Amino acid sequence: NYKFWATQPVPRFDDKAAADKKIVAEGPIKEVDINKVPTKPSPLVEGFEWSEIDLLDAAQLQEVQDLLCNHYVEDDEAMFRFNYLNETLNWALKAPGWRKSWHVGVRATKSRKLVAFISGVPVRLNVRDRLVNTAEINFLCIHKKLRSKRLAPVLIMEITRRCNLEGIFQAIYTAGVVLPKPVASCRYFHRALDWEKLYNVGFSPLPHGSTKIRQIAKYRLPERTVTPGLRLMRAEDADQVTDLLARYMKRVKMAQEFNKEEVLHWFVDNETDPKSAKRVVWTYVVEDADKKITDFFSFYCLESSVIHNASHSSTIRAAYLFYYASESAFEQQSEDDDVLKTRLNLLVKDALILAKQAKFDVFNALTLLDNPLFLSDQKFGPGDGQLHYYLFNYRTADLPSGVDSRNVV
Ligand code: YNC
Ligand code: MG
Repeated sequence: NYKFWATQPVPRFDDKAAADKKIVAEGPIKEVDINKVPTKPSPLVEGFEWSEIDLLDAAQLQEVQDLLCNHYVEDDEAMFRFNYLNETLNWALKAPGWRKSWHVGVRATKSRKLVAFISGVPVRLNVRDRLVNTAEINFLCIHKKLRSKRLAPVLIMEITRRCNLEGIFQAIYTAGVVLPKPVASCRYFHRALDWEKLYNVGFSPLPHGSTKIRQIAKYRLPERTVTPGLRLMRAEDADQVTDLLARYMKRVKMAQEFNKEEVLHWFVDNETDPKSAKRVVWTYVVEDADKKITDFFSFYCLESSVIHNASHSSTIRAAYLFYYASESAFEQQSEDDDVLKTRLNLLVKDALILAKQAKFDVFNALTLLDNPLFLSDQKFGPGDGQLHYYLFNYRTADLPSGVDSRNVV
């Protein structure tokens, strides 16, 4: 019955207005007077204290990594758990405009051990026709021994206070669980790159009536990419990519806005070697003969540890499809030849080949953006996981997603 969430400025499940865009009052749910925001955190229970985490300090970054590695998100059957590497945390938590005050920890007073964490980074979000300054809240995590003690609401209220103090009153966040009330919901799809490994760790079943040999053959990929002019994105491509991405994302109803600095941060990795184990994000552009960038796609690395693997500790190296864009979206689409669909299938197939070369085991994508145009053609299959998108203190009509998802990122 959502005792905590019922007290928060979020739409309720029976909020009829949100379902109907004709009567919805678009915008903030509650006005906050910045002068009334408490300047100090509310106290924690005896034995615990607040601790701002300095992610520029390698030791503190490692503490966050250790907490998440042991206590962060698992699948429903508790077989796999996200394993964020330090490089990935740096990428996610030190985005342009990041502030230390939004990296919030809880420590046990005596042992100094980090037992909980929540974070935010600033995001300019386009929602329908408005630009909303938000915090993207992520990495909410509580040590397994401190679960079900109502600490999560305390963390959420503390990050809210810290956002409010900076003049930010709206937030965006995603979760696998259902809370009041998703603005959009997506399903995870998976495309095996190393089917045999996925089968051995229990991620992929052997479908009834198939054989291992047939499964391996089904997911075999060519050695080389086929799109002419495809190459790794470089810093000097940032202006063109920023412009193409902005035009492409205008086609959806809710999306983050990226300036050039943000494009450089989110798409150009400091590692130049595409095979480096420390690389976080891979971005490829298609450049034509006039040096114009006509398309790009990107994916990032997120490992999952296999939790109860008796024989050996094992990880699944997953590539997650990130942003992409294509000029073909603006070309004339005819009835018997969907130019965009054809183009995206070509690009995503190359993304699979490049991910395979970079030793990924699986390629994941959600049912958002134009993904439904290529998911089944590229042999992605639906997974168990859902991802719900939430806005805090902002009301807008529900965004269509899923099969017809050309509306949300
Ligand atoms: C969740 N994921 O419903 P009610 S996603 C938000 N997001 O409240 P307790 C959640 N709320 O129902 P536990 C939530 N999961 O009474 C549970 N809740 O209203 C709600 N897991 O608190 C829940 N990370 O402390 C209930 O529960 C209340 O000890 C119960 O802690 C929960 O990062 C959790 O999945 C998730 O570490 C921390 O289970 C813990 O179980 C855990 O008794 C594994 O909490 C890791 C995990 C969540 C990943 C994520 C996005 C978080 C968004 C938080 C909301 C932000 C709102 C905007 C704030 C800024 C506003 C501005 C401006
Ligand atoms: Mg708790």
